[in-house]
Amino acid sequence: MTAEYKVTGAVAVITLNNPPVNGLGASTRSAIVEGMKKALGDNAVKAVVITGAGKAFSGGADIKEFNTPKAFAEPTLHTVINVVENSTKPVIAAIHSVCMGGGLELALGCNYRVASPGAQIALPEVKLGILPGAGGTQRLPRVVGLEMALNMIVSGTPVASEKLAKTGLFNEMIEGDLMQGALAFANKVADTRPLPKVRDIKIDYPNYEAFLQFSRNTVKAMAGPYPAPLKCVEAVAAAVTEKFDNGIKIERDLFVELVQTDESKALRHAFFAERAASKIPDVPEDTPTRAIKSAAVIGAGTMGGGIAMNFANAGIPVKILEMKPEALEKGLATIRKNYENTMKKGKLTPAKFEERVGLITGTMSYEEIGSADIVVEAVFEEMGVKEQVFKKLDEVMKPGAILASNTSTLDVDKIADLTKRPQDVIGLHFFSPANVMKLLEIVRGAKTGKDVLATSLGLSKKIKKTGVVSGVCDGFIGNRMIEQYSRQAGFLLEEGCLPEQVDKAVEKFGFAMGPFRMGDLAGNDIGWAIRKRRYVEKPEVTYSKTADLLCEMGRYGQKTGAGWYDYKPGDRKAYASQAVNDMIVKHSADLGIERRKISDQEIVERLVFALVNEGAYILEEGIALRASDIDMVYLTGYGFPVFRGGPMFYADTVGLPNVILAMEKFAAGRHGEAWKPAPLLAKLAAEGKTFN
Ligand code: T1G
Repeated sequence: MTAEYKVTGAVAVITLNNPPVNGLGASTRSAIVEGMKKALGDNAVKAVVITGAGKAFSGGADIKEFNTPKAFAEPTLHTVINVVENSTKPVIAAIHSVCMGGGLELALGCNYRVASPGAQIALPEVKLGILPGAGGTQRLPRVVGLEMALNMIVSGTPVASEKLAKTGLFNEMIEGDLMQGALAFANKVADTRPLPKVRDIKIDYPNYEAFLQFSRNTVKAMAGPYPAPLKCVEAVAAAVTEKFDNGIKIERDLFVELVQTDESKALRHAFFAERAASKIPDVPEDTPTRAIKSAAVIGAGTMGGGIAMNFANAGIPVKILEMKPEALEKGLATIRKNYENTMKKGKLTPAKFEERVGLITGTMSYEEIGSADIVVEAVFEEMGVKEQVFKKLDEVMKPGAILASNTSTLDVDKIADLTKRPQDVIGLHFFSPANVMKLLEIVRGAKTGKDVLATSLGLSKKIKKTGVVSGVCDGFIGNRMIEQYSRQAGFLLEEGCLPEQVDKAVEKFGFAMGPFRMGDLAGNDIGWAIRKRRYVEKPEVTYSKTADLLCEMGRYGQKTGAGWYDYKPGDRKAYASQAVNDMIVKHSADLGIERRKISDQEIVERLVFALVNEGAYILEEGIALRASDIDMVYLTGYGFPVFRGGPMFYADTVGLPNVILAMEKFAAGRHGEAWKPAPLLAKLAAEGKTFN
């Protein structure tokens, strides 16, 4: 059973034991009810303590059970809480570490709650696109007050238990041994009657209508495409306006409605996808790792500086190497400026500012970085330059140092073979701005050591990145897919679209930024350099020439004050450019293309399904380990809308046969060769299966 029962003196102790977080799955729920029956049937037992073994009181309902029959199998969480709440003997929740979601709801059904300081208390359901569905919206306001409860439920943000010590949520804070404190408390209240119940507490909030209306307006403005936040307000409102049992019913109906939404399924997919990404089938969790106590970065440019900040933010001293003094000075000054800006926004204390700046030093001598545990090269994206750097690193770095390249497309195996220690070489592809973007593509070379891979995965967690492992190919996962997305964007311009229409269509779909605004931000010359290489290496792959014509006009984007769009000094807003639009229309004429009206749906399908099809190739080639890894790349590195779950999850939602149908339509048009379905996609569609 996933809960143990033991009697200590006159107190029965039910200990949840369902690693890793005591999720309240069906077996755990049954075990609690079993324990309660035993306690109530044993005359020697005067009180009951419920607690959790391991690293949590309880992390809540078992999310894996949602949308399966198990989620509603009796005893449901409601039933369990009712059994506890209707107990004829006092029930005390002894809370530590993590008490979230259904775990907190279970505790709220108890007569009393005692807690250790430092426990994370939360109702985070809204982050999964749902809301507390086992009484949390009705009971929490009764013990912490309407405002605190609403904030906690709408944000899902954990609050440290000691911050709630003075509310009605906790009857006592236990500084020492929690179990001892809980047993002492249980013996103290064993004979206290009547048994206090949270449901009996009246919420006293004069003029609550105005507060609730204000909350509705505020939440509506911030909820975006997510239905859950506003329904959280409605559920909490019922705690004030309705009798308890009515409020519970309203909450239940809202929960059932939300748990079936695509948004919630997408958010739950993202939750598990993030955790799955760190699981590498042939690299067990207990693979030995190398200690990373110091780091070095080669190159003090935008990427090098951002990468160095990641190490400093994690408390790891880092040396930046540059060959030119002015470049080194500029790089260090930029880093300082970045931290100063963060401090000005109040997101960094002066002490933390000094600490982080102090952890980053500069040097122009390779000899000074030799003792670092890891070095990340972030120099110009050209193999010749990388060759020089890695040969030098091979000479100077201590044995066992990890040699990482931040290359965004080059062959990591070739780079590894430039050294005598290919097993120590790996790709760590950061995304600009490197100190902000969560995604880290960890590129595993053919000879990369398993301990180097395991160390890199651990490092990604330490620097608060989402590490996704990629095999070696041109562009790895993200950039290889974005290449097809960009090709379609260019073709759409030739066939009838203008940049603004394409960007608006994908931004309406939910992308943070459309392809042309993104190009102007990142620099159109970067894609230009890659295409020039492609024209030589893969002449059979066609591209629209519009992007080249744009660069030939010197319009590299915001950095040159003009790109696909016009920009005004000091204003980052993108203004439609007549010159560019004229160039596009003229180019269509030069190609003899009769421009046509193209729907937003076609724009979105051609860009998103281009990602999906390339993702399917990447999957079947084993470059990505699983479809959800591809989703994580796009959710954390390319601004794909989280409420759609990522390109592969979105394709599953649309239905793979429908994706194939759309692709067949595009294959009949210009550049139809780009729409050859990946065999895996065609197979899954034919079999009625999904990627995830
Ligand atoms: N259900 C199922 N699995 C869970 C889980 C959960 N609630 N929480 C964590 N896991 C798994 C996770 O997938 C990972 O699995 C492992 O546990 C460790 O997680 C009715 C309906 C609790 C703060 O939203 O926030 O209650 O990768 O790496 O960093 O109203 O997990 O090892 O196979 O995150 O120590 C509400 C979600 C549910 C909490 C621990 N509860 N979890 O963090 O470990 S809905 C939540 C977390 C609900 C009721 C409603 C965190 C954590 P694997 P981890 P961690």
